[in-house]
Amino acid sequence: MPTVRSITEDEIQSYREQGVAKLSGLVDLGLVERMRDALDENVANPGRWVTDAGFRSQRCFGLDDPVLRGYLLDPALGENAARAMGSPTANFFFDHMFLFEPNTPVDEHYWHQDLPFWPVEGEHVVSIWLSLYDCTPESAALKFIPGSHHERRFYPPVGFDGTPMVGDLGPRAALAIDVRDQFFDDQAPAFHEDPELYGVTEFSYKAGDAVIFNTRTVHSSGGNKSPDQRRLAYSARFIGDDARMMLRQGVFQDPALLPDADEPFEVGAPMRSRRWPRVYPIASGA
Ligand SMILES: O=C(O)CCC(=O)C(=O)O
Repeated sequence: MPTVRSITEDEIQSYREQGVAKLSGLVDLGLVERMRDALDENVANPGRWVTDAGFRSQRCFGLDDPVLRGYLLDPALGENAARAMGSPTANFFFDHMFLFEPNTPVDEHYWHQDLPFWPVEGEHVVSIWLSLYDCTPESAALKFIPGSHHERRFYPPVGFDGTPMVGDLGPRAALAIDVRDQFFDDQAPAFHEDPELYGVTEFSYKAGDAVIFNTRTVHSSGGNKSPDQRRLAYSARFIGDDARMMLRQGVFQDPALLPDADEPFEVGAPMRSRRWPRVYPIASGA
Protein backbone atom coordinates (compact mmCIF):
# COMPACT_ATOMS: atom_id res chain seq x y z
CA MET A 1 0.00 0.00 0.00
CA PRO A 2 1.72 3.26 -1.11
CA THR A 3 2.10 5.91 1.60
CA VAL A 4 2.47 8.79 -0.89
CA ARG A 5 -0.08 9.13 -3.71
CA SER A 6 0.66 10.29 -7.25
CA ILE A 7 0.09 13.84 -8.37
CA THR A 8 -2.71 14.19 -10.96
CA GLU A 9 -2.53 15.94 -14.34
CA ASP A 10 -4.92 18.66 -13.08
CA GLU A 11 -2.62 19.33 -10.13
CA ILE A 12 0.38 19.52 -12.45
CA GLN A 13 -1.48 22.00 -14.64
CA SER A 14 -2.32 24.14 -11.61
CA TYR A 15 1.31 24.00 -10.48
CA ARG A 16 2.45 25.22 -13.90
CA GLU A 17 -0.19 27.95 -14.30
CA GLN A 18 -0.56 29.16 -10.71
CA GLY A 19 2.84 28.20 -9.31
CA VAL A 20 1.06 26.22 -6.59
CA ALA A 21 -1.28 23.24 -6.29
CA LYS A 22 -2.93 21.74 -3.25
CA LEU A 23 -2.38 17.98 -2.96
CA SER A 24 -5.17 16.73 -0.70
CA GLY A 25 -4.39 13.46 1.07
CA LEU A 26 -0.85 13.26 -0.33
CA VAL A 27 0.44 11.19 2.59
CA ASP A 28 -1.45 8.47 4.43
CA LEU A 29 -2.26 8.99 8.09
CA GLY A 30 -0.13 6.09 9.31
CA LEU A 31 2.98 7.73 7.89
CA VAL A 32 1.82 11.16 9.12
CA GLU A 33 1.74 9.79 12.67
CA ARG A 34 5.21 8.25 12.38
CA MET A 35 6.52 11.52 10.95
CA ARG A 36 5.01 13.53 13.83
CA ASP A 37 6.88 11.31 16.31
CA ALA A 38 10.10 11.61 14.33
CA LEU A 39 9.77 15.39 14.09
CA ASP A 40 9.06 15.69 17.82
CA GLU A 41 12.22 13.77 18.52
CA ASN A 42 14.18 16.11 16.26
CA VAL A 43 12.65 19.17 17.90
CA ALA A 44 13.89 17.85 21.26
CA ASN A 45 17.34 17.11 19.84
CA PRO A 46 17.88 19.69 17.11
CA GLY A 47 20.78 19.51 14.72
CA ARG A 48 22.95 22.41 13.64
CA TRP A 49 20.54 24.35 11.43
CA VAL A 50 17.83 25.53 13.77
CA THR A 51 16.26 28.99 14.16
CA ASP A 52 13.83 30.12 16.84
CA ALA A 53 11.93 33.18 15.69
CA GLY A 54 8.90 32.75 17.94
CA PHE A 55 8.32 29.54 16.05
CA ARG A 56 10.81 26.77 15.31
CA SER A 57 12.44 26.45 11.89
CA GLN A 58 14.82 23.54 11.45
CA ARG A 59 16.46 22.31 8.25
CA CYS A 60 18.81 19.67 6.84
CA PHE A 61 18.24 17.00 9.47
CA GLY A 62 15.77 14.49 7.99
CA LEU A 63 18.23 12.24 6.15
CA ASP A 64 19.62 11.12 9.53
CA ASP A 65 16.22 9.91 10.73
CA PRO A 66 14.92 6.58 9.35
CA VAL A 67 11.26 7.62 9.10
CA LEU A 68 11.94 11.05 7.60
CA ARG A 69 14.60 9.64 5.28
CA GLY A 70 12.12 7.05 4.02
CA TYR A 71 9.69 9.85 3.16
CA LEU A 72 12.22 12.26 1.63
CA LEU A 73 13.80 9.59 -0.57
CA ASP A 74 10.54 7.85 -1.52
CA PRO A 75 10.64 7.57 -5.34
CA ALA A 76 6.88 8.26 -5.38
CA LEU A 77 7.52 11.69 -3.82
CA GLY A 78 10.44 12.30 -6.18
CA GLU A 79 8.32 11.32 -9.17
CA ASN A 80 5.66 13.85 -8.13
CA ALA A 81 8.35 16.53 -7.96
CA ALA A 82 9.85 15.52 -11.32
CA ARG A 83 6.50 15.46 -13.12
CA ALA A 84 5.48 18.85 -11.72
CA MET A 85 8.83 20.40 -12.66
CA GLY A 86 8.78 18.77 -16.10
CA SER A 87 12.19 17.27 -15.41
CA PRO A 88 13.18 13.68 -16.23
CA THR A 89 14.88 13.44 -12.82
CA ALA A 90 14.45 14.68 -9.27
CA ASN A 91 17.21 14.89 -6.69
CA PHE A 92 16.55 15.58 -3.04
CA PHE A 93 17.80 19.09 -2.13
CA PHE A 94 16.92 19.63 1.54
CA ASP A 95 14.23 19.32 4.19
CA HIS A 96 12.76 22.09 6.34
CA MET A 97 10.42 21.87 9.33
CA PHE A 98 8.21 24.70 10.62
CA LEU A 99 6.58 24.35 14.05
CA PHE A 100 4.13 26.90 15.45
CA GLU A 101 2.83 25.85 18.85
CA PRO A 102 -0.69 27.14 19.77
CA ASN A 103 -0.74 30.87 20.50
CA THR A 104 2.42 31.72 18.62
CA PRO A 105 1.92 35.42 18.03
CA VAL A 106 3.91 36.00 14.84
CA ASP A 107 2.32 39.16 13.51
CA GLU A 108 4.80 39.79 10.74
CA HIS A 109 3.86 38.27 7.42
CA TYR A 110 7.12 37.35 5.86
CA TRP A 111 5.99 37.28 2.23
CA HIS A 112 8.87 35.82 0.27
CA GLN A 113 10.06 33.67 -2.60
CA ASP A 114 12.42 30.86 -1.66
CA LEU A 115 14.74 30.76 -4.65
CA PRO A 116 16.86 33.86 -3.90
CA PHE A 117 17.84 32.45 -0.46
CA TRP A 118 19.21 29.27 -1.93
CA PRO A 119 22.46 28.59 -3.83
CA VAL A 120 20.60 27.44 -6.93
CA GLU A 121 18.91 28.81 -10.05
CA GLY A 122 16.72 27.28 -12.74
CA GLU A 123 13.13 26.29 -13.32
CA HIS A 124 13.49 22.81 -11.83
CA VAL A 125 13.40 23.67 -8.14
CA VAL A 126 10.28 22.73 -6.19
CA SER A 127 8.93 22.44 -2.64
CA ILE A 128 6.35 20.02 -1.28
CA TRP A 129 5.04 21.45 2.02
CA LEU A 130 3.21 18.81 4.09
CA SER A 131 0.83 19.61 6.95
CA LEU A 132 1.17 17.11 9.83
CA TYR A 133 -1.95 18.41 11.63
CA ASP A 134 -5.17 20.02 10.49
CA CYS A 135 -4.39 23.64 9.75
CA THR A 136 -6.52 26.69 8.90
CA PRO A 137 -5.71 30.36 8.25
CA GLU A 138 -6.19 30.85 12.02
CA SER A 139 -3.45 28.31 12.74
CA ALA A 140 -0.81 29.61 10.31
CA ALA A 141 -1.85 27.88 7.08
CA LEU A 142 0.57 28.58 4.25
CA LYS A 143 -0.88 31.09 1.76
CA PHE A 144 0.18 32.12 -1.71
CA ILE A 145 0.01 34.73 -4.44
CA PRO A 146 -0.98 32.49 -7.39
CA GLY A 147 0.80 33.31 -10.64
CA SER A 148 3.59 35.22 -8.89
CA HIS A 149 6.12 32.65 -10.15
CA HIS A 150 5.80 34.23 -13.61
CA GLU A 151 7.49 37.39 -12.28
CA ARG A 152 11.19 37.12 -13.10
CA ARG A 153 12.37 39.44 -10.32
CA PHE A 154 12.76 38.70 -6.63
CA TYR A 155 11.87 40.65 -3.53
CA PRO A 156 14.96 41.23 -1.38
CA PRO A 157 15.12 38.38 1.16
CA VAL A 158 13.84 39.19 4.63
CA GLY A 159 14.02 37.05 7.74
CA PHE A 160 11.08 35.62 9.67
CA ASP A 161 11.03 38.87 11.69
CA GLY A 162 10.67 40.94 8.51
CA THR A 163 14.17 42.47 8.61
CA PRO A 164 16.54 42.25 5.61
CA MET A 165 18.91 39.30 5.64
CA VAL A 166 22.55 39.33 4.67
CA GLY A 167 24.91 36.39 4.79
CA ASP A 168 28.53 35.46 5.10
CA LEU A 169 29.56 32.86 2.55
CA GLY A 170 32.95 32.28 4.14
CA PRO A 171 35.64 31.06 1.74
CA ARG A 172 33.10 30.72 -1.10
CA ALA A 173 32.22 34.46 -1.01
CA ALA A 174 34.62 35.18 -3.88
CA LEU A 175 32.48 32.99 -6.18
CA ALA A 176 29.32 35.07 -5.71
CA ILE A 177 28.10 37.09 -8.68
CA ASP A 178 26.33 40.43 -8.94
CA VAL A 179 22.63 39.84 -9.68
CA ARG A 180 21.26 43.17 -8.44
CA ASP A 181 19.26 43.54 -11.67
CA GLN A 182 17.23 40.46 -10.69
CA PHE A 183 15.83 42.16 -7.58
CA PHE A 184 13.13 44.72 -6.88
CA ASP A 185 14.39 47.71 -4.93
CA ASP A 186 11.67 47.35 -2.30
CA GLN A 187 10.58 44.57 -0.03
CA ALA A 188 7.40 42.61 -0.77
CA PRO A 189 4.17 44.58 -0.23
CA ALA A 190 1.94 43.65 2.73
CA PHE A 191 -0.23 41.50 0.45
CA HIS A 192 -2.34 40.33 3.42
CA GLU A 193 -3.60 43.88 3.98
CA ASP A 194 -5.55 43.73 0.70
CA PRO A 195 -6.03 40.02 -0.04
CA GLU A 196 -8.62 40.62 -2.74
CA LEU A 197 -6.52 43.08 -4.67
CA TYR A 198 -3.50 40.78 -4.67
CA GLY A 199 -5.45 37.53 -5.04
CA VAL A 200 -4.10 35.99 -1.84
CA THR A 201 -5.08 32.31 -1.75
CA GLU A 202 -5.50 30.82 1.71
CA PHE A 203 -5.85 27.07 1.88
CA SER A 204 -7.03 24.94 4.79
CA TYR A 205 -5.28 21.62 5.28
CA LYS A 206 -6.13 18.27 6.84
CA ALA A 207 -3.28 16.25 8.29
CA GLY A 208 -1.59 14.58 5.31
CA ASP A 209 -2.55 17.35 2.83
CA ALA A 210 0.26 19.19 1.07
CA VAL A 211 0.95 21.97 -1.38
CA ILE A 212 3.49 21.75 -4.15
CA PHE A 213 4.85 25.15 -5.12
CA ASN A 214 7.37 26.80 -7.40
CA THR A 215 10.24 28.36 -5.50
CA ARG A 216 9.53 31.70 -7.22
CA THR A 217 5.93 31.74 -5.93
CA VAL A 218 5.37 34.37 -3.22
CA HIS A 219 4.08 32.78 0.00
CA SER A 220 3.70 33.41 3.72
CA SER A 221 1.81 32.46 6.86
CA GLY A 222 0.66 34.53 9.81
CA GLY A 223 1.13 33.45 13.41
CA ASN A 224 -0.78 30.59 15.00
CA LYS A 225 -3.68 32.29 16.73
CA SER A 226 -5.38 29.05 17.74
CA PRO A 227 -5.38 28.41 21.51
CA ASP A 228 -5.07 24.65 21.14
CA GLN A 229 -4.15 23.61 17.59
CA ARG A 230 -0.53 22.77 16.97
CA ARG A 231 0.85 23.64 13.54
CA LEU A 232 3.62 21.45 12.24
CA ALA A 233 4.72 21.44 8.59
CA TYR A 234 7.54 19.70 6.78
CA SER A 235 8.86 20.90 3.42
CA ALA A 236 10.79 18.61 1.09
CA ARG A 237 12.73 20.45 -1.62
CA PHE A 238 13.78 18.87 -4.92
CA ILE A 239 15.93 19.90 -7.88
CA GLY A 240 15.75 18.71 -11.49
CA ASP A 241 17.82 18.66 -14.63
CA ASP A 242 18.06 22.38 -15.34
CA ALA A 243 19.01 23.43 -11.77
CA ARG A 244 22.42 25.09 -11.61
CA MET A 245 24.69 26.19 -8.77
CA MET A 246 24.42 29.89 -7.95
CA LEU A 247 25.75 32.31 -5.35
CA ARG A 248 24.25 35.83 -5.19
CA GLN A 249 26.45 38.64 -4.02
CA GLY A 250 25.20 40.68 -1.07
CA VAL A 251 22.14 38.45 -0.59
CA PHE A 252 21.61 35.88 2.16
CA GLN A 253 22.54 32.50 0.67
CA ASP A 254 21.74 29.80 3.19
CA PRO A 255 25.07 28.25 4.24
CA ALA A 256 23.24 25.09 5.38
CA LEU A 257 22.57 24.29 1.74
CA LEU A 258 26.08 24.40 0.33
CA PRO A 259 27.92 21.22 -0.65
CA ASP A 260 30.52 19.97 1.83
CA ALA A 261 33.85 21.84 1.85
CA ASP A 262 35.66 19.00 0.06
CA GLU A 263 33.20 19.08 -2.86
CA PRO A 264 33.54 21.40 -5.87
CA PHE A 265 31.20 24.35 -6.21
CA GLU A 266 31.12 26.22 -9.49
CA VAL A 267 28.49 28.83 -10.29
CA GLY A 268 26.57 27.69 -13.39
CA ALA A 269 27.51 24.02 -13.00
CA PRO A 270 24.89 21.26 -12.62
CA MET A 271 23.91 20.52 -9.02
CA ARG A 272 26.13 17.65 -7.90
CA SER A 273 26.83 16.81 -4.27
CA ARG A 274 26.62 13.78 -2.05
CA ARG A 275 24.08 15.85 -0.11
CA TRP A 276 21.64 15.85 -3.06
CA PRO A 277 20.93 12.18 -3.86
CA ARG A 278 18.88 11.08 -6.88
CA VAL A 279 15.37 10.15 -5.77
CA TYR A 280 13.68 9.61 -9.12
CA PRO A 281 14.09 7.59 -11.23
CA ILE A 282 15.67 4.93 -9.05
CA ALA A 283 19.04 3.87 -10.50
CA SER A 284 18.70 0.46 -12.18
CA GLY A 285 19.87 -2.27 -9.82
CA ALA A 286 19.10 -0.08 -6.78
O1 LIG B 1 5.52 26.89 7.07
C1 LIG B 1 5.77 28.09 6.99
O2 LIG B 1 5.22 28.94 7.68
C2 LIG B 1 6.79 28.58 6.00
C3 LIG B 1 7.03 27.60 4.90
C4 LIG B 1 7.92 28.10 3.85
O3 LIG B 1 8.19 29.29 3.74
C5 LIG B 1 8.49 27.14 2.92
O4 LIG B 1 8.28 25.93 3.03
O5 LIG B 1 9.21 27.59 2.01
